[in-house]
Amino acid sequence: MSPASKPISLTRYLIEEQRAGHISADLRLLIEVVARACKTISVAVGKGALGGVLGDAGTGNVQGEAQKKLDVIANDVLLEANAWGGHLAGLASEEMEHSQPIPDVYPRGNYLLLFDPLDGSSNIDVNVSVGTIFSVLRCPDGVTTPEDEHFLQAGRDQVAAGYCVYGPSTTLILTVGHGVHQFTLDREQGSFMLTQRDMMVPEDTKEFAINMSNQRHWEAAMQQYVDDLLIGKEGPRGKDFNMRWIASMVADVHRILTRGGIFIYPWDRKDPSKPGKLRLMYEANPMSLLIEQAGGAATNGRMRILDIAPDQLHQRVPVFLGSKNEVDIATRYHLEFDALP
Ligand code: P6P
Repeated sequence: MSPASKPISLTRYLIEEQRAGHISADLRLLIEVVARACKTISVAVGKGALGGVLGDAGTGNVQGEAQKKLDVIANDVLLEANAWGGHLAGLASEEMEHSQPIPDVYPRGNYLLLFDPLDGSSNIDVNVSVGTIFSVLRCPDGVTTPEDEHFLQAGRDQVAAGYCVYGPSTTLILTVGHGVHQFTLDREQGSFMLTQRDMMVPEDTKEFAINMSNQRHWEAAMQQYVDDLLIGKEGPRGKDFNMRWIASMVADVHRILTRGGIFIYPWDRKDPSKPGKLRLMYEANPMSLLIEQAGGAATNGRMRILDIAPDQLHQRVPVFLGSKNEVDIATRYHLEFDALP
């Protein structure tokens, strides 16, 4: 492979982004550290039954969900990797009730890191792709010991976001606000290599991703929207649709980022007190930034997800994201139903 066509490493990409003034040295270090942690998680996930890491940990998280052993392992890997570098002021995780400031024994930086250490972990025991999702915010000026309230920033204020999908290949998807880029792990070298620049989500799609078993619990607008998808070309949409649902957000979003589609986890009346299943701060926000940076759209059915002002660290939100024109149509169904007398 000639030097010109040889893919560059994540390290070189980040150095070039810093040289271009797109990121700071601390943000470069932060992303390198998170990528290194993802490599460690990839090794643990890849061992499967041989690693003695499958199955439940015997504990529960703040979401009331049973933790898998790998949930705990992945969380610990990210906490340890980010503790001593001096680039972070604090961290928040799906697996921890409250955020954690960087320990006093280490220097603190100006960034806040939020993550779902192993999303889709219910799929681990059946060998289906899972992933790590992360979001980076600035620590508010003058805050030296960040608390939960300092993480409550709208998604549009993220300075970086990404995920790592542990699938047939281990692939890191990253944005620092200048497009979305794909890095594939070269296992022989142990390096993430740039394999696609400027990923773009096709504006239209014929593929939707949703858990159809909840259909009877959806609100009327959602019922009508999906009914019209299922009628196909004989109906108001004028075309037939295909459906995919991996039940691992990282894997479903990666497919959509790669070939288009719409991912939906709407509100349902199974538990009316919950606005949705997915969490805003470390699932919906980072995925929405990636999708928007790739020319797609992301709403809660009514408004742009990145404009939502959070009021709780683990708050949930309905999610409609992917091909822009399809997300706009799904959102319009909801707004038109809302406007009915
Ligand atoms: P359901 C995984 O538990 C997750 O948080 C997302 O990764 C995924 O999209 C969703 O939940 C799957 O939910 O209700 O279909 O199991």
